[in-house]
Amino acid sequence: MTRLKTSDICQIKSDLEQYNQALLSKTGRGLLGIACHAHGKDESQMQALIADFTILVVPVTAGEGIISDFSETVAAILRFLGFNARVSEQPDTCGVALAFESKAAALMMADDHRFVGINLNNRLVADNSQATGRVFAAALDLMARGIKGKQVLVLGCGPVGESAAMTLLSFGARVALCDIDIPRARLLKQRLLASSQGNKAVKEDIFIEEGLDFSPYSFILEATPCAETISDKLIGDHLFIAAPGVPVGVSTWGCRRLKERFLHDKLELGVADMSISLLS
Ligand code: PYL
Repeated sequence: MTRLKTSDICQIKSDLEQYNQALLSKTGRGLLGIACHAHGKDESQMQALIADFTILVVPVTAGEGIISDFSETVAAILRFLGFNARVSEQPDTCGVALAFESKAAALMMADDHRFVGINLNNRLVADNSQATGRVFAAALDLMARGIKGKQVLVLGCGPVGESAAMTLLSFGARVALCDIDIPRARLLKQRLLASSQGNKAVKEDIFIEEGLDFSPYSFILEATPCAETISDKLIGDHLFIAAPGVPVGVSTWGCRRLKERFLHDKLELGVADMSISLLS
């Protein structure tokens, strides 16, 4: 997992309204709407639950330590969605204890290995990697005006790619799994088949893409920790890309050329999906 830098996230708080408008334009739904779509939840029902749901964001000093703006940005995204969210004054153990003592409904915290939300009443754990793959797949379904029956190339078979592939299959897409480590792609196919309980349709909907010619694909979900995995020569009017990978797998020119058919962010959609998981 790529560790974010303050420079990656310092603009998010001030750009939330503008980003929400961009999501509406690209997918027909805003940040909350896309997260609800990922969970098959009704947006107005979720809004009714959100206002009374308090979330404490706890900075974590372990490992490489605190990323300036990280906790504040997470809390700002949650407040934008309507949650009663704030950052605890103290990190680590003190912050976790405060979450329970102040009767928060949930906490969110991240070390160098995992970023999680924890519902303090029902013990549910929302994992950022799983959330990010799920919500970007849901956003691609909306951007494509329905991904059912279409083939999607999933680049990167790590936790984000796995969650995205599972979600795409649940939306009726056919997925081509691609990873620089081909055995990793094969293992993911086996896990997806096992989790589908041998559903025959699913077996025919999962492929391994071993080549590097991505030109036949019109829908790509880029979930690698590498920059510019998708070359500019592939970018055309036919292509839709949802890119949760950090750093982004498309060049600056490619992002501009794709315009309404390109989605990437570093925290917003993943945090929104996590928050809906915690409400459920
Ligand atoms: C959650 C992000 C998404 C991509 N990479 C992940 C990352 O940067 N993880 C490290 C987060 C460290 C946060 C630090 C703090 O400020 O509390 N412990």
